[in-house]
Amino acid sequence: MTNFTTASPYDVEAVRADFPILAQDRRPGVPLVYLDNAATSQKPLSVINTMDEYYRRYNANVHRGIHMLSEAATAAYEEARVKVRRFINAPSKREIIFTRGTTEGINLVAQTWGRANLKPGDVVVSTVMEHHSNIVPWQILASEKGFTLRFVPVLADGTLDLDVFAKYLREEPVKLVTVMHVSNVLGTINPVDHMVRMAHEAGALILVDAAQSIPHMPVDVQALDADFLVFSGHKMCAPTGIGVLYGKRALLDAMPPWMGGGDMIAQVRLEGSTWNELPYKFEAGTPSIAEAIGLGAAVDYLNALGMEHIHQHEKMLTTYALERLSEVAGLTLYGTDPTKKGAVAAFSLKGIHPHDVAQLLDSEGIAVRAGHHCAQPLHHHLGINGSARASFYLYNTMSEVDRLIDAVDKAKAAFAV
Ligand code: C6P
Repeated sequence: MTNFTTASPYDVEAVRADFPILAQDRRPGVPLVYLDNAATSQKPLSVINTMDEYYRRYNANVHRGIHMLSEAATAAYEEARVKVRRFINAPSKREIIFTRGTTEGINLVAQTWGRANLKPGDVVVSTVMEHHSNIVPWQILASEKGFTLRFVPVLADGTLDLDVFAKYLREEPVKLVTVMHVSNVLGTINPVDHMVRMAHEAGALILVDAAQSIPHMPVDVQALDADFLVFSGHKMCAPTGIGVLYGKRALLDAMPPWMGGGDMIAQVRLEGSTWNELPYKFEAGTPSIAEAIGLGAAVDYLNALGMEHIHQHEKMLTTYALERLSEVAGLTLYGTDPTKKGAVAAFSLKGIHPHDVAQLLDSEGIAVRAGHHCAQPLHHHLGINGSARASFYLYNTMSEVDRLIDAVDKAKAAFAV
């Protein structure tokens, strides 16, 4: 077996102490092991306290009041935007649009850029491995606008068929490529930098769904050169209800607004209205203020640990987990190449329904997700209805991986009887 040691100064026990929720037992004597991080991450005390402080000391609406509390709330809300800008190295804070999450970010691009630019004869290229949130918004719009959707197939090793991708770009009038950075099921880390170059050479724009990459590895939007990039706060130690759409300024400037309401306008007359400048043009209504400030605190937390250290820690855990899982007889792993994988291990156990696997693991204190993980086309391609999925984050340990394997063995034994 590989010797798993790390030279990084990463102190996982100190990290765990920041997450009060982890210090609980599933039942007396059986500590909780949280391995459902691809669904949502836990929140450190610094994020919880930052949001608590907002509600205790300066809760007010933003951009509207000229009283002390409103000014403090506005300053903190806008500071969070600057923190996010720096975190992904966007050129300007005007390119950071706060949304409710990845799903809303993709729908925003579909309903604004897509609605304004896509017509019959155009092609949008996505992939078979996408989350539903990067398929359904395009299907809805395609049925109205009459453009064509193409999906890049997935190869046996869990990677994308880049030959087919190149063929689409060569032979079809592709306007937009919309692709996930890291698969929430296979864990595949797609070569998005390469795909961005290929898309641009063909004259297409590219949207990157970074929901499963931003929480786990350094992402630099200028180096990547993606036109749009979306992610959710809740998978990166921040609360639910907040996410980010990054877009290149010229594109965002040219896009019409999506939702109308307060804050997104410059002037409203009964005859018609004009729009506020970026990013407010796309932030109609009272935003998720505490959540945005919480996202800023999460960014601070991740920066303090270091995204490269987090990535290395997770790589070590995932490699170990895949090695141990691959030794279990009757267990099938999906997307097995550990060198191209994020912190995800989806699997099935022969003769046991994934929901039963998850229930048995839960009784041993191990929280995993089971089902189609909002990726039905991918599961259809794999020839299965669902899978069980363990997903890791910055606070998980090697001994928790061992607990997972012990619980899988128990699940097998329970069904063998
Ligand atoms: N995947 C999972 O268990 P929202 O729900 O908007 O925060 O994120 C949607 C989304 C988009 N893209 C990818 C790659 C995702 O993984 C997700 C969320 C969770 O896999 C919940 S379904």
